[in-house]
Amino acid sequence: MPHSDNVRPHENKGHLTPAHGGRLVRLLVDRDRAAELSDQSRSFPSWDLTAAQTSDIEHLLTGAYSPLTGYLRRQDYEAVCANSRLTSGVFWPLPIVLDVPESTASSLEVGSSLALRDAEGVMVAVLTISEKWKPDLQAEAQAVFGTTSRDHPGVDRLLSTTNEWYLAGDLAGTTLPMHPDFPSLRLSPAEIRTEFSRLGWRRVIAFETNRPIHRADQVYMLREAMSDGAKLLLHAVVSAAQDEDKDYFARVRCYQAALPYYPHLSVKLMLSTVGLRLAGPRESLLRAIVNQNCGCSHFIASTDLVTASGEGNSADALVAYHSEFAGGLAISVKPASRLLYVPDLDDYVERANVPDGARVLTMSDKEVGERLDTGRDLPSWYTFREVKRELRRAHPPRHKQGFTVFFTGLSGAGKSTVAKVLQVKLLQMGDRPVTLLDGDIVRRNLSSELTFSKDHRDLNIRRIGFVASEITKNGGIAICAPIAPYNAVRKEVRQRIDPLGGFVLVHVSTPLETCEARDRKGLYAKARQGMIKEFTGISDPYEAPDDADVVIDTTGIAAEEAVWEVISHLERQGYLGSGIKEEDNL
Ligand code: PPS
Repeated sequence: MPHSDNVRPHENKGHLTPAHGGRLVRLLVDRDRAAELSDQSRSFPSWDLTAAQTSDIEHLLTGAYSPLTGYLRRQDYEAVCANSRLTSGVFWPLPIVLDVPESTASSLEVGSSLALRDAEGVMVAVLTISEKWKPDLQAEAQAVFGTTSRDHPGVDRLLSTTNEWYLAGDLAGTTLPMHPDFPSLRLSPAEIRTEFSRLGWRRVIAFETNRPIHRADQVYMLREAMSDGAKLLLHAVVSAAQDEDKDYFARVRCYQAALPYYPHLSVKLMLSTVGLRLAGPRESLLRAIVNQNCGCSHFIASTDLVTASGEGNSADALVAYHSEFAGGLAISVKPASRLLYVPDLDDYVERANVPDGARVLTMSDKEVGERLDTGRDLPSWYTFREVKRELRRAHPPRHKQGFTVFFTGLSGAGKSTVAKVLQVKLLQMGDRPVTLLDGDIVRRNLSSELTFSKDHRDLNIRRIGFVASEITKNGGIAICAPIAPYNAVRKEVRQRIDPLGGFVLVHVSTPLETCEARDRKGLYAKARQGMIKEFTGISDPYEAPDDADVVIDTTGIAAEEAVWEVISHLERQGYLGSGIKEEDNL
């Protein structure tokens, strides 16, 4: 469907689409002024921007949020919430505000300057405070999200993480936040406009996505471009806080790998860090404005991206909101569709155009994940060879992923003995580095200052969990063998490690009587005599896990036998060589 069926495209002969509000408003001052502000800022109070605030300020400074000159004044904020307009009458869909806590706001005078600093402490801008006020966040949630229910993740984030005070005022930008990652893909609106002009592009369709590009997406983009006689800007949505976006590097490499499948000089790739708010149509149109400010004439919105699950038809919601509020926007906007692969036609078609009775092939993200985990192939109708290779590098099959085996059990239960034999067996296999984090070793090297209080035991387990998560993330094997008597912190560690590779909880369930009878270190005797306080099982609790993957009672069995139970589990889960050589499938 060409754009003109939805929203009248901007007729724009010979020039790129003008910025929203008429001109690109860049807020970076020149070098001399920046140096002057830097000197003066020694006497200014400072505010350390959060990741989301850093993303907003970057868009303000580069002009991506033109025509804004800073954070919204109260009247503009209220007008935006009520009817998506600034008081000047210009369409604006979402509040762009700076929230600070009471402790900061109380010391700030209207008219004074505030130094805004990024995560590294570098001052990126000076805010001249024109107003400060306490917003009604419930009212903002109702206006922006259409609900105040905390079940909506966007509402929940707004209500739980926003500080009590909003500051308004104009910004003088001194430098942009640093992006050492993929700097060539971090183009400002002015830079991308220059690039479009250099290439002679006039009509440009912007696509946004936060998923890798596969064949159906590429066909869809090219068809849209052809029907509008336009070129393409692929605006990849990435998180401002990279550690929240675990697949970030691999995903960007996937985009780069897909680019050669577009005709020569027909597509530009750029990263967008406009933070996800899940604010539905309002958010899609903020993104449309950013793309218009980049010079694009058309915007195809991934409405699923900005919609909380279960919120109804996001595409219809966008069309309805657009026609009510954003009719005058110069960039034309329409919701994205997905094409389906019809093998009999060997073609990709919209759902509505699938011939009656024709077989359709699709693949859910879950199935893709399962195929990668087990080293199975991804079919060529689904994706490109080079994209597949990048996905494989980022998601090796389980027998090449890192994992953690976490033993828990009473002192003397046999954890260390079994863990040591397991370490040897895994080293013998030789395909991954193995690290043993035994209770005693950790207490000596990482946690020597800790006692056996509940708080300190939990801290000890969190430290072990952190080290194991780093090992797992980097493809190694971590074997942990602390007592870890508390359920909640064990679960916390599982949650941390699970997404990074495997996590296997082994409960060494040898009963207290056996452990006490063994009393290898003489500690039980001392504990009984009260010479050792807070001794697990005697004078301190042990919560048996309800989520153990393997349970081993070492009473009367050799360590070797116990280890085979763990190894069998790892084999069943696919973590120990399956014989499938995924390279064969490339
Ligand atoms: S915890 O609870 O997970 O932090 O404990 P962990 O780091 O594994 O340390 C347990 C080892 O410390 C010795 N020890 C004690 N254990 C339990 N309670 C008390 N009060 C205590 N004091 C010293 C004991 O040798 C444990 O080693 P293992 O290998 O489990 O026998």
